[in-house]
Amino acid sequence: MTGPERFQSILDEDGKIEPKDWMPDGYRKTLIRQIAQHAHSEVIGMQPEGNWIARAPSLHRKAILMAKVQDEAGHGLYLYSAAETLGVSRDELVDLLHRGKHKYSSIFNYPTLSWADIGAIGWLVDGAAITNQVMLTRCSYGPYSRAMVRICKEESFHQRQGYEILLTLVNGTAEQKAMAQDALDRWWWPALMMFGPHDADSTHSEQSTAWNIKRMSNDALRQQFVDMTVPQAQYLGLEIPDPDLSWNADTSHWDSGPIDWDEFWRVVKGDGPMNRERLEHKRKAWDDGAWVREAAEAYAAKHADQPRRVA
Ligand code: FAQ
Repeated sequence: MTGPERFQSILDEDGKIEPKDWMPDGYRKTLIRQIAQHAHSEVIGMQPEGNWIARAPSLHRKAILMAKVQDEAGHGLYLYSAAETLGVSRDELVDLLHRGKHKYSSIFNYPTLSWADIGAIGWLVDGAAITNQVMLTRCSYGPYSRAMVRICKEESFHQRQGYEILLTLVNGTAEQKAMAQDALDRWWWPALMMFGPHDADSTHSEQSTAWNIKRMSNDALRQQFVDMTVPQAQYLGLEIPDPDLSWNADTSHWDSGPIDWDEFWRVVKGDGPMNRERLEHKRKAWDDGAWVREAAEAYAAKHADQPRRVA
């Protein structure tokens, strides 16, 4: 069997492509693009929540939030490692992000204005991320699909901790409940945008589906998220900020109003409320950490001839 024949037969049998297998250039390229974008999102995604670590309302909340933000860093590292199996280095990918040549998820370009936003991120942003990533555990590229299994487990915990923050707030004072509603008002539409453009406007969906990278379409995943989240909002006693939201008895789905795609593309192209700050902060953190990388390299060079100590 030739390389291309074997590649196709693995896809036909719903198997996994592994790093040393032959793969089309386009397959490699689209995976590097998507996995890198995903890794960058996890890392940039630490910033909106990191903003509240020092202001968490109790030691208990602070410890949970620190653990969550550290989990996101870990997700970034698994994903950069998965991308490296395709023949790029993490340094190259990070450099492309720092030079504004790589995208990351639009959602992280919105500010976190109140503690309730931490609840909304866990509930809605992690909720949307899981919806998308459970599908990706079935992606045809082995290292990516396996990274997704572990990430999804951690994201489920994140989603629950966010929901629990909001549950506490809605059962608190009228002011706290209003804070929770305000967070939902600001995060609902950006969360729906996380799934990407409508299927008809999606550049990569058709090919990525043929390659078993994407197993469900952007719109199908968005619908799944809406159907899952509406009852959760009802349980919280909060109102989803969509006047067109209505139950469709014919399809057994919730119908939603139109998404503001102008806003989405503005944010994707770098003109969202926090794009500049996010990238600037990321670059500064990288520069500030230069001494750590230099020290690690100097240490490795000095001890290169010594056998590695096994812990
Ligand atoms: N933001 O043709 P499609 C998280 C771009 S992780 C920015 O449909 P595709 C965890 C897209 O790249 C969240 N750009 O693209 C966490 C393409 O542009 P390109 C991240 C977007 O790839 C929680 C163009 O639009 N998750 O939240 C967005 O087939 C809490 C056309 O779009 C992932 O990355 C967007 N929202 O489908 C962390 C999951 N949507 O590249 C901290 C993996 C689309 O041609 C705190 N990625 N674009 O220049 C995916 O599943 C896919 O890449 C999609 C987009 C579904 C995002």
